[in-house]
Amino acid sequence: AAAAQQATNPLEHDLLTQPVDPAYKGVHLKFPLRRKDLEALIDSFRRKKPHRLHAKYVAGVLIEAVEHLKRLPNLNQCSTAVSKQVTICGDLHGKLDDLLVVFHKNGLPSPDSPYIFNGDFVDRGKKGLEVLLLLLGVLLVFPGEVFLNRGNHEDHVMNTSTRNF
Ligand SMILES: [Mn+2]
Repeated sequence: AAAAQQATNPLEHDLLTQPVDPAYKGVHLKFPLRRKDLEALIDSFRRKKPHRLHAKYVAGVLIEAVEHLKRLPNLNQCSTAVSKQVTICGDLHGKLDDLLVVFHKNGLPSPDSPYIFNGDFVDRGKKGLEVLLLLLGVLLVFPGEVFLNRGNHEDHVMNTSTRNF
């Protein structure tokens, strides 16, 4: 069932049922997220001046990702037994262009070509939210082919007190 349609609390419900203005020109996403949604999101983020993604869809990705991540073990194994290559990418730090280049060169994740993203997805760069949404997006659309390792910038402590990074 669509995690994003199963709001577990009133806040989630409100976030997921926000109306979308008919004049909205950005991407429309459906949940559970599928490859075509992810491709539309990537196309949108590639634009020089992308339309802002509606908060409803941002919430949809986050809520579906939380449900997915809750079910994963703390330790995961990524094997090269099936794949020809494993792409390991670390310290994106909000640099969306770098992530888009990696996907352009190595393609979207597949059983043949899994990805490990070592942490530090956000902070420093300007597009931390876009980077995080794409990483969570590939995690949801290609489960078992994407591994996200938390970095110190994904630690709660980094988001409190003085932002000293
Ligand atoms: Mn770092």
